[in-house]
Amino acid sequence: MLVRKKRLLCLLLTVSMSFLLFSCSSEDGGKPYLTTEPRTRLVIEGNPMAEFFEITWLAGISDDQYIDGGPDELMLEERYNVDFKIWKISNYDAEGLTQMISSGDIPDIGYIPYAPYDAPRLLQEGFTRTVPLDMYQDYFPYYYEQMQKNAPYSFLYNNMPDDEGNPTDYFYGVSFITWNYKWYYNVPLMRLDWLEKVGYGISEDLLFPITLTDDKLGKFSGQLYQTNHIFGHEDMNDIFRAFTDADPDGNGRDDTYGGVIFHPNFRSHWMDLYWGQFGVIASDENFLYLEPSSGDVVPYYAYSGYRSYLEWAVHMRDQGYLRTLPEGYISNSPQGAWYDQLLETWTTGKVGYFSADMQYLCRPDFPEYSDRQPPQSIWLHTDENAVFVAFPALAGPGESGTWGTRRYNMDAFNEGKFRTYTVGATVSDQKLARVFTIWNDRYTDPDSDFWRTVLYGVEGIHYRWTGEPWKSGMIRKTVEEIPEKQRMYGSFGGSFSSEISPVLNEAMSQFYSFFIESKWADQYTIEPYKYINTKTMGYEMIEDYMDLRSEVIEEINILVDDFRNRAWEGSLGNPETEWNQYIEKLYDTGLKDLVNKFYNDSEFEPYVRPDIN
Ligand SMILES: [Ca+2]
Ligand SMILES: [Ca+2]
Repeated sequence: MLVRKKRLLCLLLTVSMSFLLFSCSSEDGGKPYLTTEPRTRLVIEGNPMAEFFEITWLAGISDDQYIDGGPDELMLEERYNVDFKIWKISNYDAEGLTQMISSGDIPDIGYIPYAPYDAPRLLQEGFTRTVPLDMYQDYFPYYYEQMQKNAPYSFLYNNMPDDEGNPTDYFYGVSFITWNYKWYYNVPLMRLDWLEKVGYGISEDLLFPITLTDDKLGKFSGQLYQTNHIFGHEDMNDIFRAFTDADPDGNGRDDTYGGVIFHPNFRSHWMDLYWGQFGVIASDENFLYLEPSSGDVVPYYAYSGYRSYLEWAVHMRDQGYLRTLPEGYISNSPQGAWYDQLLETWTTGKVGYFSADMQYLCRPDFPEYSDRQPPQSIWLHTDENAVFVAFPALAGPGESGTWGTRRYNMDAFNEGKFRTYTVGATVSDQKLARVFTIWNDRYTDPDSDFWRTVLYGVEGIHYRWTGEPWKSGMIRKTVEEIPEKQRMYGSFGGSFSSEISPVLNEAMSQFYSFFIESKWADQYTIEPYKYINTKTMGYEMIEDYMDLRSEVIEEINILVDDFRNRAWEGSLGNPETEWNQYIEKLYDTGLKDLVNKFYNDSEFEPYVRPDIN
């Protein structure tokens, strides 16, 4: 039943009807590359389901518990003339997967993130075959369409280069498509009751309530609103002031403030909304910006938006409107230190603004995370009458205004062990075509009864709705609550959806549909002018770049740290003069070469945002 591994180091593979030659880049034992073609494109005559296939499959999360012949397995087997043989190894089981690989075995279709080898290495070692572009075009047109929509970078994920490093029409495996390139993580959340108290109420026709019906949070239904309203930058600064000075909680004590801020050496998603007011992203060093004063393409630390952010942050901190956490942030401390402190500080109910984690808004399950997040952390622990509003972004200064945050993923396509399906070496084009047909149907017809049943099961047995079917939250039963014979495998569908799952918790299904309809990701995210990575620069350029960067970055970082720390401590003299001197020193210390040889180079093309609408 199990496939024998062919122990070949540098191999010559004959894949079904095609004649491909692969070679290893032998010096560094690196990725295999393609040396020659051609390939004969698969044509299936007559009934496409005529031939029967047995397909070995390992894609589930905890398949070791799965009992063969679940309802989803049987439905697919009948419709697609196949017999799935599920391998009972959890894809979190590093030991089991390592044992599988060392015995020379691999399933026909695998999602094996904890296996010892990644997709290029599996190919090189003879475990897997490549996926030709024409197979996507002919048998998985949904996927090919997503590739086109997300060009040019989509074609480079898991792409097998030729011996000159140029992309080819072959892939090491099937790259995941994930939807969160059109989503962002933290959302501005504020106390609406406080806003009203200090004279910044929002007109009712701009407020859309989130309704909740579950046992735990149902009593707070209507106490979180969503709005497209955005306060101007000056108004927002005044709101932070009023939250601090104007007793917004009305208890007669000077015990509240606007929000939490961190030392600027803390460059995290959680800070992107603050930095985004000035058009700069804190969390991603690979963003490059077009600096208007010089016309140069520069990293954040040489971009004037960064200087404006520092000035604003220091001012707000000096006024006490925004405050650091008691223990601040130490760059080498584990995440838990700041994360726990931040959530605890917010839970006191004495803070008016939150960069809330969108996925936990009003979420009743996952209490160990959800109960610590606003707004429910405050409802559950401090003030059950608190009312909140979430809005798209914080506005920057000036008429034209800048605002925004980082899209969670830059691209729809992914690669690496955790984001790739592997295809076993003995899988024929015909068998792969059958798998692609199944996947293609799943993504082109997801709302049919057949696919809804395969993917989610049957209402009453596998899940229940919090409201109207397919338009409200779905509450799924745990494995133990489902009779043994009805338990589903649940991992036949692949991970190729560019849309968020229709199966969300109650609050998120409302929140996210408003987010999509109002095009928050399109309007309120900041894109890099250029973006540093292999896909935008190409292998050769990035290698040269990394070489030069490693020569100069240490000296550059000393200057960056010094300027940032002096700014934060308030010990800069004339800000204009100091900034100009700082930039001059950066250029002299090696930034000039990085800018002229790479960042400004026309071969390094501006970043292209994927189609997110
Ligand atoms: Ca079966
Ligand atoms: Ca007070």
